[in-house]
Amino acid sequence: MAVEQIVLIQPRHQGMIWGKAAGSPYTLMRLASMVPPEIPVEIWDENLGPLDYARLNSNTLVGISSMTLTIDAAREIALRARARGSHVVIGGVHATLVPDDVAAWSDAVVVGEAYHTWERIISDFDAGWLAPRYVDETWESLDHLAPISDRVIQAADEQHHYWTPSLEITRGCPRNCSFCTAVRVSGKLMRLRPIDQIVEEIERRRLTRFFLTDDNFGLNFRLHPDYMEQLFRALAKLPLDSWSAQSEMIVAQFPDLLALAREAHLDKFLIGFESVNAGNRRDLGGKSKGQVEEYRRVVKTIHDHGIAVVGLFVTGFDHDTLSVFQDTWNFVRETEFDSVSTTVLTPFPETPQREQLVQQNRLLPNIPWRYYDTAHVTFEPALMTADQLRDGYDWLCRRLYSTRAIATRGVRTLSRHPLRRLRAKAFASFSTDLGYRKAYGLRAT
Ligand code: B12
Ligand code: SF4
Repeated sequence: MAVEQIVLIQPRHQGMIWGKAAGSPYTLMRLASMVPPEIPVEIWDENLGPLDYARLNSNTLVGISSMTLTIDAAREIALRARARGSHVVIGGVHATLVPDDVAAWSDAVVVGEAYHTWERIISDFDAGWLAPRYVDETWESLDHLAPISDRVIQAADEQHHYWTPSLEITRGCPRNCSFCTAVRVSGKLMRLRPIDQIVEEIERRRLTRFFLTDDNFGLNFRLHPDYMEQLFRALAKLPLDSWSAQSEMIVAQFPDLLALAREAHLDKFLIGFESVNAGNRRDLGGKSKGQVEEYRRVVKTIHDHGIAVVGLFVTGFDHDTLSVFQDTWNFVRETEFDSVSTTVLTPFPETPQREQLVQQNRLLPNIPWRYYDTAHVTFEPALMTADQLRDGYDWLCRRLYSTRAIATRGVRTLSRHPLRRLRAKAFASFSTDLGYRKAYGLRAT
């Protein structure tokens, strides 16, 4: 079966929001850029609309990328593609964490990052066979990533189809928070992309705004301050409008770097405060202690540098009682967050959290993977019932994402910008919260 075309597919999760999908299919853009130029390659994003299965045949190699939440949708896609005679390779977070879960309905499973395996998979398929499993967990240096190719940039047409393009600058996280998959999916070692390659990618993709895929970009303020300084100085020279990054609170300890980050057009940190309950500190990997006074100082310091703060909170930890919902709401009301995300603790496969719940027989029975969206309750909490966690979470979401609460936070954010920037900043001041409200609405159904 000589390879005639490669089709890379992202299963549907949120669909479109006001005419565009949320984030660009960055994973697939990277993989498509590694395909030899003589082989036609397409990216099919099910969030943009139904897939055209009639265009698949036995000489098509189909690659699907999926997180846990979308794995049932990925299975449907794989079965339909295989019914057309295509061969299906499945990779991404879920395949990496639980390869046996997807082996039965795919031709090959890709575990890990695929920097070494993807080109081999293509040549194996071209030669007429596929191994059942390809593993790359070497946590390879990011120095030699294939640049995103011009044909992929043109085909993805990010500005037209997506609200926020994604970009990777660093990868990995040495923390090991009990509920997080980052260590197992991106590795424990923090790896850094060469700065000249980042600048080149931004310029060629003509990005003016982006969201960093890095799980904990901010930790590099401590781990790699020289790299961060050089990065910020390089990005400051680009005609960027704004960009946002995930972080822990540690960034507030580095005012000089915060100032450089702002000059580099970084205008929003999404910070995992995780819990307002100090009893949960053991689950938080040492990055957060559940101490609200410290949180307030952090938010103020970051604001003082002109950078917005999105507060990320999780409910359902073992020390959470019924008061956690009211406590979180009170804290958010009294703290000047620009946007807020709250989620239900979710025991993703291969996390210490899940192991503990399995041992204690606390996973709820028959919960499909599509409910692993961090808004459904999938386990028996320790100090309340599953129903109480569900009701408390809904109560909190209704308050956090009420029109009034979103308007209050958005107007406050907007008021921190100079008058001449108000028009440009109007959308960004409300969009994060509105996106979370939409996601919560989808999940609540
Ligand atoms: C961007 C992002 C999003 C975007 C869009 C994702 C998308 N695909 O469209 C948005 C913001 C919408 C999003 C939402 C969510 N996300 Co998200 N997201 C990410 C993030 C930060 C980056 C993904 C990325 O582009 N990485 C960069 C690329 C280059 O790396 P990669 O995806 O790992 O791909 C490499 C390998 O895995 C492999 N590979 C992957 N797929 C395939 C396929 C084939 C065929 C092959 C050969 C190889 C291969 O090769 C690639 C190159 O090395 C990841 C964390 C991370 N750092 O990866 C979380 C992550 C995927 N998200 C996660 C979660 C939990 C969510 C949410 C469910 C919850 C939440 N509260 O955020 C929501 C879903 C909401 C909903 N209802 O839809 C978890 C998934 C955990 C799991 N077990 O499923 C992750 C891993 C974060 C984490 N550390 O826990 N997310
Ligand atoms: S600090 Fe963030 S990215 Fe790192 S393990 Fe904890 S939750 Fe995951």
